[in-house]
Amino acid sequence: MLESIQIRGNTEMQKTAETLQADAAHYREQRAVISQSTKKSDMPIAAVSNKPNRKVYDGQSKAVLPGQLARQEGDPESSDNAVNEAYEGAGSVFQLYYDVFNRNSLDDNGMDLVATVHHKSNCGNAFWNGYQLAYGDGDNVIFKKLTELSVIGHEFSHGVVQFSGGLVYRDQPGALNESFADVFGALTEQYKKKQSAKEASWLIGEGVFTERVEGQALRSLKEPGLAYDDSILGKDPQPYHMDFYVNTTQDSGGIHINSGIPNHAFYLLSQYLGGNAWEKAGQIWYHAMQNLNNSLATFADWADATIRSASLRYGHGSYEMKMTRRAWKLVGVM
Ligand code: ASN
Ligand code: ZN
Repeated sequence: MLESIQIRGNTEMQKTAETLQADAAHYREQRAVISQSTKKSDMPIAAVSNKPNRKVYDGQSKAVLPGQLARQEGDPESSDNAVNEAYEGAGSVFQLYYDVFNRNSLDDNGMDLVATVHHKSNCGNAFWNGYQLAYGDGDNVIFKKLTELSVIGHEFSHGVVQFSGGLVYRDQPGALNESFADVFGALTEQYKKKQSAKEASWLIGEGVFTERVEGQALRSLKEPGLAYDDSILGKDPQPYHMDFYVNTTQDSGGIHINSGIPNHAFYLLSQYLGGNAWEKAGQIWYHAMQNLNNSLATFADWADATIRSASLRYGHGSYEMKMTRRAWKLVGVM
């Protein structure tokens, strides 16, 4: 995506691309952190309750994290919309994992949900750094502010992967890490809006592009490859099938690209099973991650893990198990 801006963009766009490129180097450093697995015993023991402990900081457009505390648990609304979106969004993520998966925060031990808004200036990204989230305000050329619910769910779900044993943040395990984040980002929004698998948009980051961009969102689980098609950004590069798997050294081996394949498998399964995606498909995916125990898992390993998960939960030879296998066949992984 960054390269196409540099080739096709005007000067203003090129400046944006340079900023993004500098950020990309910074994210590569963070990938080592994001890949890590943190054992529960490494963590301080929190007072366990059934409520989130949210802390939202104002980064004041600087790079230093976390910044200045702007709203913590129980505080009234802030005058700053980004602060409120980050706070409310963190609450929605907590509620999805607590209500549906019986998980108490990212580490299942009630850890604080920490986020910084207004991270750096003109930053068109959001990320999990192993300890907390940071959201940019966007450059207002391509990106608006990043505090959008499916993005919030995506970023915190990187924390869930980390505390579930981790997936190395490159190549296929990296694309699986990305896909888990997209799936649970989509589920965060669906659970909040009480939308069925049929009704849902299955978009990640709807509304984060400015009006200048020809595109509906960052990614689509329903239609990978069709989220945007823009003169500056180029076309959404995501494949939906192994026949179109992208072999690249860009993007840590295409982790935000090839994630389209497992994303689409989840979408297909949720359509086969009907109802709300968090009820059956979400359970199959969540428990597969809890039992994966392989931070170098390939798409094929993950497909096996989800079929095993469906079999354990719904019975060997169950409809759920058969449809899980079918979803993986349709995207060419089996
Ligand atoms: N927004 C990106 C992500 O969460 C940041 C990154 O490349 N780590 O995938
Ligand atoms: Zn991600």
